[in-house]
Amino acid sequence: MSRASTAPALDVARVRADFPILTREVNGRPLVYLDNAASTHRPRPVLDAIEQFYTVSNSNVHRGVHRLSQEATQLFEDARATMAGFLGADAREIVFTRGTTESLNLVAFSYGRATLQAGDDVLLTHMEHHANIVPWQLLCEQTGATLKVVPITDAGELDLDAFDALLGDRTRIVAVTHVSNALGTINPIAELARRAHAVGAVIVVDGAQGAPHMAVDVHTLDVDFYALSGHKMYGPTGIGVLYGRRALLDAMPPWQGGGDMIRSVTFEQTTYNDAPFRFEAGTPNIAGAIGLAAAARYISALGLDAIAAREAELLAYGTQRLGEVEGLRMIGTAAHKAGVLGFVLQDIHPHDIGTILDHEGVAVRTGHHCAQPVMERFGVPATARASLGIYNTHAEIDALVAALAKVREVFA
Ligand code: C6P
Repeated sequence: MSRASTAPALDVARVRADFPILTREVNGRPLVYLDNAASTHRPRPVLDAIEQFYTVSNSNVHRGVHRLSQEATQLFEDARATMAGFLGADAREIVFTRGTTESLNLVAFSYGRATLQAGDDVLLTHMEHHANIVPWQLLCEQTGATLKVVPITDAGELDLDAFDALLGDRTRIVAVTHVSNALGTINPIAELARRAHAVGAVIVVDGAQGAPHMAVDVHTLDVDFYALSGHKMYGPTGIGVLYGRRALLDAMPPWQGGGDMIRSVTFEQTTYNDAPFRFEAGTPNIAGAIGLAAAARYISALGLDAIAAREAELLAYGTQRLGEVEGLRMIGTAAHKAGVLGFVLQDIHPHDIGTILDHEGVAVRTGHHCAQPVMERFGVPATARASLGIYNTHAEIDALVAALAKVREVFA
């Protein structure tokens, strides 16, 4: 599977034709779906892969000698290999989880609990999603370690001098988002990894908003853990991946107990399966993994670099068009951004903006985006957020801007 940049520019009309949901209307208008950071839609090949599994090979994995179980196991392990290829990893380094949230909790409660003690530091940034804050808070409460937070600038970029000042020989874990869901900022992960490793810390990357928008190679980035969610990259909900560096996964204890994660069980003693199976207790989301692999193949065939280039162009257009809207303030103006246009408009509550946009068929997310510290940093209770995906068009940005004119009319 090729993740490289040889693919031609994105043919958005053809891409749109692959997404059945995009033909529907909302409030009598064509759907303008600009809520991709919350969840993307699924293309036909993903829907087909799921249907094919349930109609042809449905069974449990790793448990049966019968034909269907063998087929299901093969498809599930093929999906693992596909996700390994997608991230430039080895299949033994791919743990299937419910999504980014569970992936980050796995690192905190397996690696973190086994490693941290009082006096150690966990370094986060001010732009993290709650999924990359709360597990570390829980871990610090349990271990006596200290949480430290790297500040961000008014543009929504990491303050790298502060990062260096907070990083030290007590830092055991650096947890940072690849792309901020509230601001769109792309963080310099390879550079942060280099600095984290220089003090002997591991780096855990929240890739929920990274993997859908750009090629990710865990070895080029030199990260220790990378978490992603299927539903944000055109795959199913309830499935995600944790990449973990093999030596780390091999040394990590289980964090949930149950079937499939064991080698043998007696009441006296249980021994555990190898990684990654040790971290997959119970029947996994088999159809989800198969659907996720189909999504990874789909966006890889389009070309992640072609996707990044197209979305960068659309983001620039959206930034320019929104800049023309009187009274609009962008929240998140980093030099390197991906796919997110967060804003406030005069003193109109973002929920009112979202409701009026919905009347016009335009779907955006409004609220704190599970990133309350970001809202607090920018002095707003909430923002409206248009977030881009592979099927969005310039005409949809125009529709957003036209709908915002309606919002202004209503509140004039
Ligand atoms: N952000 C948004 O609207 P899950 O729910 O586990 O698939 O992903 C959690 C998560 C973690 N990190 C980042 C950067 C995210 O953006 C998200 C999910 C959605 O922004 C829903 S809150």
